[in-house]
Amino acid sequence: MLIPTSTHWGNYKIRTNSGRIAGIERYPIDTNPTPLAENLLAAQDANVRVKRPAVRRSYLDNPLKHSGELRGQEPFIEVSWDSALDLAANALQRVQQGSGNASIYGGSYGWSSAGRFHHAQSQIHRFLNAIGGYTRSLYSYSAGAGEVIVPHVLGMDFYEVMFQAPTLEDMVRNTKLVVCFGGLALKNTQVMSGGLGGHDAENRLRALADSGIQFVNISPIKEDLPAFLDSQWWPIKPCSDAALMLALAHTLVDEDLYDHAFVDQYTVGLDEFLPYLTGQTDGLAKDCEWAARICQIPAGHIRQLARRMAVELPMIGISWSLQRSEHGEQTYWLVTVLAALLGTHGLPGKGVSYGYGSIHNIGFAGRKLPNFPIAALPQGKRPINSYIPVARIADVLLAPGVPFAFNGEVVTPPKIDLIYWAGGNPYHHHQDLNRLTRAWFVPASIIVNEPFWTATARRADIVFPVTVPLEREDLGITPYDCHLTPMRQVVQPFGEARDDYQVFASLAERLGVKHKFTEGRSVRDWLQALYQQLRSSAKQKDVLLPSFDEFWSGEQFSVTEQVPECEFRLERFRRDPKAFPLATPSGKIEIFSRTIAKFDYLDCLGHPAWYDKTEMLGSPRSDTFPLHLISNQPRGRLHSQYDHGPASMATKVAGREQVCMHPKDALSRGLEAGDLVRIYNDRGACLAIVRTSIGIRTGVVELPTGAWYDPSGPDGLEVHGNPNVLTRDIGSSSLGQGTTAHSCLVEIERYTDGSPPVTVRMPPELQ
Ligand SMILES: Nc1nc2c(c(=O)[nH]1)N[C@H]1C(S)=C(S)[C@@H](COP(=O)(O)OP(=O)(O)OC[C@H]3O[C@@H](n4cnc5c(=O)[nH]c(N)nc54)[C@H](O)[C@@H]3O)O[C@H]1N2
Ligand SMILES: Nc1nc2c(c(=O)[nH]1)N[C@H]1C(S)=C(S)[C@@H](COP(=O)(O)OP(=O)(O)OC[C@H]3O[C@@H](n4cnc5c(=O)[nH]c(N)nc54)[C@H](O)[C@@H]3O)O[C@H]1N2
Ligand SMILES: [Mo]
Repeated sequence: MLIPTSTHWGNYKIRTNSGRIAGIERYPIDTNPTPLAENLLAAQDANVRVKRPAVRRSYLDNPLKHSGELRGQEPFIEVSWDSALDLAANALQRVQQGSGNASIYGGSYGWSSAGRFHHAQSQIHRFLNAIGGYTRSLYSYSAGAGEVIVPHVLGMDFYEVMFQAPTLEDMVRNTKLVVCFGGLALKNTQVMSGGLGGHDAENRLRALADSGIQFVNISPIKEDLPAFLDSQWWPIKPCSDAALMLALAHTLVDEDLYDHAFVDQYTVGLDEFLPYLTGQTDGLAKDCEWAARICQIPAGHIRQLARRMAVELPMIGISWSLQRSEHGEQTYWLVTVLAALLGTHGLPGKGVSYGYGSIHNIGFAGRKLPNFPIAALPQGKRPINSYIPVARIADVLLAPGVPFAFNGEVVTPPKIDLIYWAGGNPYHHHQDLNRLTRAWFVPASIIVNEPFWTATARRADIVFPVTVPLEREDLGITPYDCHLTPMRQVVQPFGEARDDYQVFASLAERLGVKHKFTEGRSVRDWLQALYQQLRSSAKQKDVLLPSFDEFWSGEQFSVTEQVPECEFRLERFRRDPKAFPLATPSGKIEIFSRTIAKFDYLDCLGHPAWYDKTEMLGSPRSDTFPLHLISNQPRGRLHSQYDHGPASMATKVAGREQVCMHPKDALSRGLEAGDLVRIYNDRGACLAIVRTSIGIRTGVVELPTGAWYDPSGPDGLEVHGNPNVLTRDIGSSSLGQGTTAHSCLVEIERYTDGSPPVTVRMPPELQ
């Protein structure tokens, strides 16, 4: 029996045997299938699934008088659904009647699972709106700084511009050179939020290689660009790209190689930027010699690349990682300015691919995405307007009422008394986990819906066990891919797990808003209603979808043939800037932004600029912590999901994460491949196993994210290899307040105190 489903890493058919998941079948169009699929085989692992509702011991004893500091230290008591729901409803009610709904933090950031209806964030937001509102979060950990800067500069939503990336077909015809900041890692193209018909990034890139296109890989890690591409590797110093981009811009201007006509017609603000670029304002020309000192790329190379770019008019790719850092806004602004100087925005196969390859359909979807709105679970009206930039959660918990700047506004965060999380793992995604732990002590109640005993679930007061997609019904449909699939139930829910929808419906009932939340609909009713809505919006665009019954009983199908090729917004703007202006104040690309200038921020001026970094090779801090740690996305899983699954475990050694370092850096520390090491700085420490590679810049080490946080070693040492005990918790700038946790400075030494076991793949203490 084969049952169709969808995941953030592809659409599949699941084979079952006696009611158990027995195999994962791919579709024939999935030509470069990802090993991540195999992780689903571990979906029902009894060691890591939450089986019954569970409550932290002292919270159960007295929810009004318990110590938040014992979170993660105390055993859980398994209780009945009714008891747990009563406890949670009472906790919510206490906050409603006390400090008010703004004291409920329901930002609940996270990727949860594919599936349109059971999307955990939509579920929790709808529920919390129904009970009077909550403090929400804005933007993402993925791209917080980019999401704020790009609309100022390009007048487009970040996600719109990303999914309008130069296509492979256009590149084959028009492009000779691709310059990739942050590489183009095939591992990242395994993922596509909301589902994916087929992985074909590798085949398509091979076609680019065959057509003779050359690549420049500007990244501390060589393996970030597939080896089969014809490429030069520029092992840049992490966090220094803005300097390199400024020098490229400086050379284009200095040697008068830039496209005057494009700049005049399509941009504003070069005149305000030039005095900074040439050094008139600060006595420092941002020339190649200046940049070479910062990014350690020879000045001659930079100058040659600028000249080559002026002739060959490259496509420039920039990975999201470049903006998950201090002043991360600048790289996205500067890359836009570079393409403006080159006059390539809106030219087929040229311009910029924002987030090229960071997920599959950025750069690999062509010109076809659904041209009709994809129905979603309505989240209801927002009764209150309280929000924080998503990555500032620990600040908000630790310093309620202390105002901070954010994109021209001043956010004064409320005191948070209750956290409710569904569909995310802050003990995966947040930076500086030791600081998060201090912040996590603060609220009176923490409620988590989770299928798995993640570090976050282990640090909750009340844990509701929820289903994974294979245990329920859903629609595998997303605005970012042309494939639609039913997600039929494959197996029975594990233990006593229920859907998030059921959990929230039961809480809504206790709080007197059941009908407002459910509208009297069953899950199947909702699926039908959402599908009908989607079907009629498709019909308005002449895209014909099968009836619900036909869809539901079938498998993945594609609307690619029915969807027209779209003209990208920047192409239209280029074709007719008067008729199709950008939604910036000037209607043009803003090299200088009067709006941002008026915010008067010292860490984000009205034009793009270089700002010194506190954590970078060569900064004073690097005397103590001389290695720059990159914590990039893992090869064997999506973030922390299914960390216990076979594809994830295959990337570990002896059950622990591997840290990759250059053999020279290993040798100078007396280390070799396979050694157990302690990676540390003044924020924390973790263990990992050394892997060596000459494909990583000296002075840089790589420890991917996603190992389940396991501080069970001596004195709370993290024993599994989770980089977020090391990363730093500051915002990108007053503008974006995005996460800066992609990289940080560390030191590494041999670990000599035995070999503390990884414990997180076993259940917590249950009573
Ligand atoms: N150091 C460092 N940190 C980073 C990054 C980095 O580059 N470096 N990258 C950041 C980025 S880009 C991101 S996007 C974040 C990702 O951070 P998250 O999105 O929080 O990470 P996930 O592991 O995907 O967490 C999803 C959780 O939802 C649970 N879940 C799945 N389906 C359901 C469901 O239906 N219902 C419920 N209730 N739960 C469900 C899963 O079990 C899992 O625990 O991490 C960020 N953190
Ligand atoms: N397999 C897999 N794929 C994923 C995910 C996953 O968890 N697993 N997560 C998905 C998500 S949510 C996101 S947001 C995207 C993230 O997409 P990205 O941000 O593009 O991915 P990362 O792997 O974090 O980083 C890519 C590379 O950037 C390089 N880099 C880091 N810092 C610098 C720098 O300062 N300068 C330069 N030039 N290069 C630098 C590093 O060498 C790193 O390997 O990935 C998505 N794809
Ligand atoms: Mo992300």
